Amino acid sequence: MCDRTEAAAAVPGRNAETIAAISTPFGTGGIGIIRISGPEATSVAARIFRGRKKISEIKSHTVVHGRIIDPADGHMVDDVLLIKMDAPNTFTGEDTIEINCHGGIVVLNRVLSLVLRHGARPAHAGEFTKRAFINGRMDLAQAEAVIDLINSKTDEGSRAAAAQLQGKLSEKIRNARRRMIELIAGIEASIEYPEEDIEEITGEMVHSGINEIREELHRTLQGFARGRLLREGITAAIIGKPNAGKSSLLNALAGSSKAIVTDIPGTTRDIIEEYVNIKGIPVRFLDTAGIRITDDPVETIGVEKARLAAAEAELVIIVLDAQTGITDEDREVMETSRDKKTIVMINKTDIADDQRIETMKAHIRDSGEMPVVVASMVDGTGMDDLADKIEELAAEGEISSNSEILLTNARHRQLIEDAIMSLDSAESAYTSGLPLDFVTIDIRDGADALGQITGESVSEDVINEIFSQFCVGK
Ligand SMILES: Nc1nc2c(ncn2[C@@H]2O[C@H](COP(=O)(O)OP(=O)(O)O)[C@@H](O)[C@H]2O)c(=O)[nH]1
Ligand SMILES: [Mg+2]
Repeated sequence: MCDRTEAAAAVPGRNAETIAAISTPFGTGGIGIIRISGPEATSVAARIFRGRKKISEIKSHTVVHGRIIDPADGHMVDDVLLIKMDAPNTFTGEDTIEINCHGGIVVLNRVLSLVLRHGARPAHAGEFTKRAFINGRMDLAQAEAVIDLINSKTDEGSRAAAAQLQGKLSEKIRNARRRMIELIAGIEASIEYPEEDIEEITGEMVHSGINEIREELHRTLQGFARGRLLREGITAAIIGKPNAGKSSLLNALAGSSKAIVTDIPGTTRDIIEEYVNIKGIPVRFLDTAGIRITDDPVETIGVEKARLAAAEAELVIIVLDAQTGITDEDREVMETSRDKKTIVMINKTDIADDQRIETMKAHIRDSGEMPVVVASMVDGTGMDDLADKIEELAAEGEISSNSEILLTNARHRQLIEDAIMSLDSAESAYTSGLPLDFVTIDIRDGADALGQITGESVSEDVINEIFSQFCVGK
């Protein structure tokens, strides 16, 4: 374990090294940004930048137009806008230069290699954010929110990450940890200076203190399931016999023709996937080959893949064809997804009579209580109903709407659970009449667990592990 200053000291040459990276995605864009951070940021940039003013003369947090020149041959590499930001009011807390280049990958690489040749070294994945953490610009939970924000796939997911980035989770955790430390301090004072005239902490106060903090942590934990759902989403496999309309469903969900639709059974062979936002939940839909017995070796592989996809998905959508009614093939498909969260979609209801649809519904009811959606991919019937049912199933028993903070990170959840366990054991030490210093040991363990969320007490391995999940340039 080490505190933040120790973690900082453990980073080699913390204040000596200036790092640089391309911070925009690889590929062609209108602009691309090279970010430089560290004590030499300004002087590195000054060696390759020619503008109307010298970089050293422009004010902090201003933009200047100029050119990047290769000093070796005097050739211009790009026409750029340069932003100068002096420490400490920068993302990393260090002197920072951002060069806005034209967004071609060749240009960006040339500018970056000039920057590297003139005194910076390549940044590791997440190193800018790691420096922001080490320099006290944000705590660990906030730094982790940066990754979540970048990776978020829906509006709600990004809102949860933004709240965490603002420090809402950190504030709650820090508050609980402070109360635990106050309890420990109170107990220790009453043990060490019993005769002094300090405010006496009673056993009852300790007991109710433990309970209050634990309640609070439980409430925070409740936001986890919903948070994870919004962040990670679910996978839904669309399965069924050939020609039922699986690919048509994927296309309707995607709003474009991702998958080939024909009236030839066995058209889809490979799995086609598409992310769709269903009521804030990112759902990865998999369109699969129709499940049937076939002599075609390629189609057989497709059928195998379909079964596998159904087995691995969190949710299975079985598409039935109302024109044919329920056949043996359908029965086999339904067997495949037993013990799974399943939605049955009766498709092609535009060309089937109501009697047939009712018979199918009754039949499905008999083979298990699966939610049924009556649909047509021709006129769009049933799409809203399908979205409702997906949300219900995805969130089943997991949504707690009264939790104001969405906990999205599995590491944080584990640590909060650890803290709750320590408080449980502090309570049982108290109720079984053990001396109060036994109680403090448990509370201290709990406070340590919470400190690992915000980074107040965390090992360097954990820090490295967290930042290695970032992309280079962030
Ligand atoms: N009338 C009607 N035809 C549909 C409907 N959904 C799909 N089809 C047609 O059924 C055929 C098979 O569709 P497809 O999506 O390729 O089925 P898949 O084999 O399950 O992927 C195509 O000719 C589609 O145009 C529907 O709701 N109503
Ligand atoms: Mg298909």
